[in-house]
Amino acid sequence: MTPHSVPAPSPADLAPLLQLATDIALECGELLRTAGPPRAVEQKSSTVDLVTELDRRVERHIVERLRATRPDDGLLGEEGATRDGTSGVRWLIDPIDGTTNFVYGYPGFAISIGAEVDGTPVLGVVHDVLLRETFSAIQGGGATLNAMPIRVNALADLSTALVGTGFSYGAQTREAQARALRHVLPAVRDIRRRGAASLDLCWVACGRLDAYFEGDIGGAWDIGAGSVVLREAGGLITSLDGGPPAPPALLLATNPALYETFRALLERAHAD
Ligand code: LIP
Repeated sequence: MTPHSVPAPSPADLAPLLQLATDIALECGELLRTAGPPRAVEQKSSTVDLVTELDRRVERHIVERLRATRPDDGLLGEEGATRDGTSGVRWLIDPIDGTTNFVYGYPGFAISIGAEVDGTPVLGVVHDVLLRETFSAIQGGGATLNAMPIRVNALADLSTALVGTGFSYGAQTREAQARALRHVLPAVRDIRRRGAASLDLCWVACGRLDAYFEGDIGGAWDIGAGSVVLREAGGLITSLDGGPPAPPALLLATNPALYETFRALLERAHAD
């Protein structure tokens, strides 16, 4: 007996959820722009993996707003919010993606709110707090930057690709990542390391980067929103084996023209 297939939600079904996520992300951006510097900075998995009272305050605000409007949804947040829902919708929350940048006052941190329906990412909002840029997308509805449509670029020559990446909070993993980078750096135009996966994915989506790869990122909350923005902008995001992205496993994101050559380069770079 074939399982009862639930039809994928339409853009019209998802529009109210996207509006809710957008409203909340903008509220949190204003909260961070007016809160001043964090007063309490703590370490998590290592001395360089930071969390502040504002990460926790923003996550609480997001959870409270989502629970008030959609009490039956599930939740997964970087700073501990977790709840099994009954609606089939699960929200993926990174309250401050780029926490190290935030602590230093270094531009490049965002509020990332994504949602999946029955395990499939279907919408995302990534709000860059200092640039006041809001990337958003719903499945089947395209991707936008401040309400203007965006698309990945069409670059096909890997040797002229501007590539984003990032590094682990663990020293031993970073050493392996540096070895892999020795293979990548000479083969591309240049590398950019911005420090927020959600923004890296959105910058590929709008053509500011040609490709992005990273291993050992925290979890689904890092890519829950940005992956939908990227896909709806015409990009591809997969694990190194071509399957669905599965943090902390290495993932790559790029336009379709670069995908195979970029994936082959990363396979060679990580074969050591
Ligand atoms: C960050 C990621 C980024 C990675 C950083 C950090 P966080 O997430 O978005 O891609 O390179 O090391 O993990 O911890 O700021 O939410």
